Amino acid sequence: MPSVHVLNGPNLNLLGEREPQIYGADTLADLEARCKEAAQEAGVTLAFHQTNSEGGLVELIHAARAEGAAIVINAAAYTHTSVAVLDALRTCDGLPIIELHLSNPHRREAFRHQSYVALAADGVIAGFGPEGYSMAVAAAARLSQSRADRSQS
Ligand code: CA2
Repeated sequence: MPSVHVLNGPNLNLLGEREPQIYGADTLADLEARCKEAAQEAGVTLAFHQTNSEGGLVELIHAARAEGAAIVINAAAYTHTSVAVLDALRTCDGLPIIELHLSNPHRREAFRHQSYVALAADGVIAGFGPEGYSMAVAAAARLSQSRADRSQS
């Protein structure tokens, strides 16, 4: 069964506590529950992680790579700053990579308009709030399936 790893970066463990007008009212546990449901519907297995450290995010990308899993990544602030995260994603040759954000960074401050993650991503889902998590898992599952089909034909 294909596998999808949903990776969350710094401060997302505090979701639901502050700034609900930007990030929605869901907690990280609520987002995990949405992802589990979407994974079940799509017939994929799910891993869901959060870390506050840049190195931690790199390690989580390596773990997804080792498993051959599709990656959904909300790298939070590291989206806009981390060459280390970009380099790690670039080692995941051929694995589906979806960049995910709760808010739409392009409607926000200029420093959020740059994304290192986008340079390695197959697609970006942003601005749909908590629902974006279900959308991203479904998109990652479809990409995994179509790549598996292509490699068999
Ligand atoms: O919209 C997103 O999902 C972001 O990745 C969230 C990041 C931000 O730096 C990106 O530009 C866009 C910030 C996550 C901060 O998480 C919080 C959680 C609770 C309360 C306040 C912030």
